[in-house]
Amino acid sequence: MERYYQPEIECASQEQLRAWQDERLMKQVRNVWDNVSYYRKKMEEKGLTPDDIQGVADLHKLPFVTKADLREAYPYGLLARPLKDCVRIHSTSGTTGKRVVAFYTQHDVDLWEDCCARALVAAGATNEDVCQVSYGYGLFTGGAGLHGGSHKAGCLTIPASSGNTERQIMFIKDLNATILCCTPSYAAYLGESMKEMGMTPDQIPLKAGIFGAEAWSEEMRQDIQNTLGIKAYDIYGLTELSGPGVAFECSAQSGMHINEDHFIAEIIDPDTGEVLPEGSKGELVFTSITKEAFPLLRYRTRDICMLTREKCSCGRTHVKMCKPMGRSDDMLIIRGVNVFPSQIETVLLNHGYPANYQIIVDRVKSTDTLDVQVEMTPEMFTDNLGEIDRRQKELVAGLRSMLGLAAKVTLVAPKSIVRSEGKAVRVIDKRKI
Ligand code: DLL
Repeated sequence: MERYYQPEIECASQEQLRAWQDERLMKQVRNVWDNVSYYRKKMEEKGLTPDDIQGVADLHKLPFVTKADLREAYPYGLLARPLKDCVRIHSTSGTTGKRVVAFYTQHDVDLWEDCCARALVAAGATNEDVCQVSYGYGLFTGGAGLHGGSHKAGCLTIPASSGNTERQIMFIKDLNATILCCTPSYAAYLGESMKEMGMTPDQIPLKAGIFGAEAWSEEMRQDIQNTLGIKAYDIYGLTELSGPGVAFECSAQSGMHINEDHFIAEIIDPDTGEVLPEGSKGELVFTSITKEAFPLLRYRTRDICMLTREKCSCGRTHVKMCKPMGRSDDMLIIRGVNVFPSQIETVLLNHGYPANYQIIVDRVKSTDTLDVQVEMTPEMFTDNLGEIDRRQKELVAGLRSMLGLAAKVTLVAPKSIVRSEGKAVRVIDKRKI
């Protein structure tokens, strides 16, 4: 039988949902007009006042917010509450190295954890379950979000964080973890490692997994389900809107319900900004209608997606999004970490290298690899291997500090990277997702 964390909300009628959205949107627009001068200015530029927004039907009139706006307003420019009312920040990398910093009041944390609890309960979680949270804890939202959700769902929570695979497997086995939360690629890696250790699916106590933060295919879902002997559910979210739990999969495993009582979703044409009719493929845009500290109106996610209101067998009424089908910018997600090629370029230029480089991303044994090939200048060129090694290590350290990620750096001879006749081919992504 399908279980819900907040059935009266998750299965509310379309009319009820719309009424909540209309009312909350009007309140939110008034809130940002009164408290965030950045928004007031943007609205004034369009000749708008809060009275022009009487509900969801007027949403399209509002200006968009982009990552560039977040960068410009960094760090406090979009804050709608005094700092003394905020209890938490989370953060993710931005386009040119500057981070996106999102703020939360206690109320924001509470609602976010509710969203994650909805996802867990949809995957079958009860107070009989042991939930191992193997997303990273820290500035990344994965660990904290699912951790809070797991508490709310009443699970015994193991805050394992990411890494240390042997210890992960030991906890799963010894503490009988029944639910695993981590990135899909880490789930696949754990599955492979357990197989290598001779464990069969029936010896693994896990029954469900909540996997997200990066793109994964249906084939990957089948693989993970078979090796771990579980049902694997998708979960979507982004730091700017809270973190995981903006949308989650139910027993139907065919798209993710967007928590529409908190987020209004639109699909737009990424080139013109025009709102597209339901069922069209385009860029996903979200408006957070309940956030206190860091509300975003019409935030452009850059994720390409489709929405459907077809009736779902699980009984939930909230609109469903398909798995994101790509991005309308050049952001890569490597081992769950958001990486912009421009960040890599910044590190290279800061170390005196020319902008002749290639970023090669691959997936080896379920783990993403990042290989940066960089041309030396003729002045740097040397056959002294010790010197080349020193330079490579210097760049590895620079990239680690910019991205928080281990990369391999290979210095190559001047003019050895093939020049393109058109746009430079900076990124070769060999992963089959
Ligand atoms: O990845 C939040 C999260 C944590 C989601 C744990 C799910 C589980 P960011 O680091 O800000 O936040 O990255 C957000 O990741 O715009 C998508 O491009 C991508 N993304 C997130 N979930 C999925 C998913 C977290 N299920 C960016 N499938 C988003 C595909 C996803 N891409």
